[in-house]
Amino acid sequence: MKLIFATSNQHKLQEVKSVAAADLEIVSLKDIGFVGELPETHETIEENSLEKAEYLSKKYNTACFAEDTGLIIDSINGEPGVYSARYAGENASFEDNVNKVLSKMEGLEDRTARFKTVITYYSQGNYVQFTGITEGQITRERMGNSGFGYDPIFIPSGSAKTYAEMTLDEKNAFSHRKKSFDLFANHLKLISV
Ligand code: ITT
Repeated sequence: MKLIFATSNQHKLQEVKSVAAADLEIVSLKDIGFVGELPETHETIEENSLEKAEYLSKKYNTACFAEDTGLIIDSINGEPGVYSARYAGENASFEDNVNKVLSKMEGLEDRTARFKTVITYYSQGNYVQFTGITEGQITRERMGNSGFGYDPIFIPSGSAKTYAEMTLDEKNAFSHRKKSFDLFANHLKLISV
């Protein structure tokens, strides 16, 4: 089975490919010739996830899936949340965003946070969503060089390492993205029998 993943983020693509079963071929936006940004105009992760999947599905008249992810930090009112990609501004780098989190949290004792991924599968005008959440803690400084985004400052519960100190397989053992993808893959199995 071929599945179009509506994302411009190459790291997400790599992670999803690493957990997809061998009989699922993940097709990227690049593979179908789409260039540009997907629309993300809403105030919730669920709505943005749906918006991306619906936009691409309608544009190409095909089934596809998209995902939206946010890092939700309790002591700063759930920020960066739905604004995770552009927390430090429209063209902010991963480093700028991490710096903003660390400086906003300077001196704060409560470091609890969670990553939330919502996958939307959009097909023939209908959609289903699958949510994966991983609880954890925000470090006081960057640790590790792997991964992307906020990986260097997030330690998932049950680990002593940040996501950025892990191999891809180690991250997958905790990952919010893998949890949502596993639910989605299970749904695909159920609808294909
Ligand atoms: P698409 O919309 O094209 O999929 P994006 O990067 O804009 O790509 P999001 O709107 O979902 O994706 O932004 C989420 C941001 O949160 C992302 O840019 C990273 O900075 C961060 N992020 C998402 N997943 C992450 C992960 O597994 N580890 C660390 N940071 C992550």
